[in-house]
Amino acid sequence: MNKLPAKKLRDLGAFGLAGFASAAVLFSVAQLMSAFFATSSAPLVAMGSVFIDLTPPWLKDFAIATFGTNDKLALFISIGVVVAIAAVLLGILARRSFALAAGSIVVLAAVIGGAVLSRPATGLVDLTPIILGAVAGLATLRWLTKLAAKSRSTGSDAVPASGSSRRNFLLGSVLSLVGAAVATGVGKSLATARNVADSARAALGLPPAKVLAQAPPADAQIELSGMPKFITPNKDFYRIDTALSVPRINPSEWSLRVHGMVEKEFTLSFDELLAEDLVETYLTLTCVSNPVGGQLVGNAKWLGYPLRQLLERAVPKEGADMVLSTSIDGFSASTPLEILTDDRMALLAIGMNGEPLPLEHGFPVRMVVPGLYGYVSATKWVVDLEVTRFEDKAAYWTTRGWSDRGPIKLSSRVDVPRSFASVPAGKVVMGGTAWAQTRGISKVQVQIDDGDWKDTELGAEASVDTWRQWRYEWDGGTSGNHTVSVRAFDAQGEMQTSDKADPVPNGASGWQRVQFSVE
Ligand SMILES: Nc1nc2c(c(=O)[nH]1)N[C@H]1C(S)=C(S)[C@@H](COP(=O)(O)O)O[C@H]1N2
Ligand SMILES: [Mo]
Repeated sequence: MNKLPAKKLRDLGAFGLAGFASAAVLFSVAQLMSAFFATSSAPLVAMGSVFIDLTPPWLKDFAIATFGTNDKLALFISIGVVVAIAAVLLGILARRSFALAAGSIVVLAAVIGGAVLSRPATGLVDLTPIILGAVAGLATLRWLTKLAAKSRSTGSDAVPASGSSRRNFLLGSVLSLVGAAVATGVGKSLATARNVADSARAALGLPPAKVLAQAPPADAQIELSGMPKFITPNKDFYRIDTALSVPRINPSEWSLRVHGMVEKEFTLSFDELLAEDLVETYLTLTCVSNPVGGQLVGNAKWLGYPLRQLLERAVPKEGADMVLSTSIDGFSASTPLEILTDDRMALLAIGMNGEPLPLEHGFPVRMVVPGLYGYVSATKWVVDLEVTRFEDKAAYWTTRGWSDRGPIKLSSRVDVPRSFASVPAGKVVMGGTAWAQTRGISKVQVQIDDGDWKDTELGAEASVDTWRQWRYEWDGGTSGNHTVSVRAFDAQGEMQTSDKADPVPNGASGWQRVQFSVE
């Protein structure tokens, strides 16, 4: 192998560093400026969002399976690594030809600009951050590559560059990086200061419900260490969405447009919504991406206005069979009109467990619909309801390979013991959760190793729309490995299917089997 002379290596390193520092300046300046424009005018947000929208179902599923609800962090880190490598290569390219490197940056900026413009609710002015960022990045590259060239050893190895020119280059690079860090920090605080959604949420007092939900009976909760809380605290509630930066909506600027195949189109403001007769309901939400035994399920008390009443006001026309709900960031869900108008408690919700919706859970207004997976019903940051037909319109995930309808499958889970837990010899208390929203759970059974299926004790039922907990006392077995399997039955006696299915296209199925060992 040919070894690069140390001199050349040093030179490449210097230009690589120049490229890296210039990219840092480009992105941080754009990030800082994005505080004054649409959130998706920030390059990382725009690129990440486009990437998410282009993600095929198998990759989405892989990301959620691998990174869980950290999938967004994983995406940002991946983009960051790719950008950093590209930046170093661009710096090295600039050593050959500054014009070529500059041209590449302009092309990259144009691609990012395209990503910004492709986001919902962005316009030409939202290109300002990337344009200013690109100008700052180019200027930095010009400056640093000049310093790097000056610090380059002239002539033979025996005549090193003067120490001062090398110092100048290093100083320039450090200055650029520190400047980038400062710009990022200032951008962060600016964005926080300009975030009206947080302060509006803090100031919002929820009106009391006209129809109160009956509090769940105390023994809906099975007291056993390791069991989930019957009511999931907001901070622990799973979060799944395509939003790389949480939409920040000022409720006084929020409105919901109801239109399409209706006799009376109208637009609802937040104050009008608050003035309606609101109802409370306990409801367990479930994500279609939840694997067998997974944690993408949560139970909360919701406060909102029945969608049935809202749609009655609009008077849907003959032939309509779907409501396409769209969020401010372009996500959409297709919900059967029939389900939104029957007597289940489908809500346009503003409250979650006694608080205004948390920003990540849809502030100020979202939908929640008993019995349907979130991707076809639970639109957060909802701003538009179009009454239409399945034949005419397709929702966000439908165009990406998922089913256009998503009733929640009858499911059950083992929470205790955890997979691969080791339990002391003697009696073992097991526990878990089962759900069949709108129908209710009538029975849960477990099977230890290859034994007979045994009925478990059920916690009290709070409502057919909420999950139900179970517990089972096992006398214990020989020390070594054991398994416990679980299956549930709905109120009509229908048994959970043992057929294994992946989440794509309409939800996972199969019985969960947990391995554990007795000490
Ligand atoms: N605006 C918007 N709403 C959305 C989504 C989304 O990506 N964007 N995802 C849906 C999905 S797939 C689920 S499972 C639920 C999750 O709601 P949560 O994050 O409050 O638990 O929100 C639904 N609503
Ligand atoms: Mo979901």
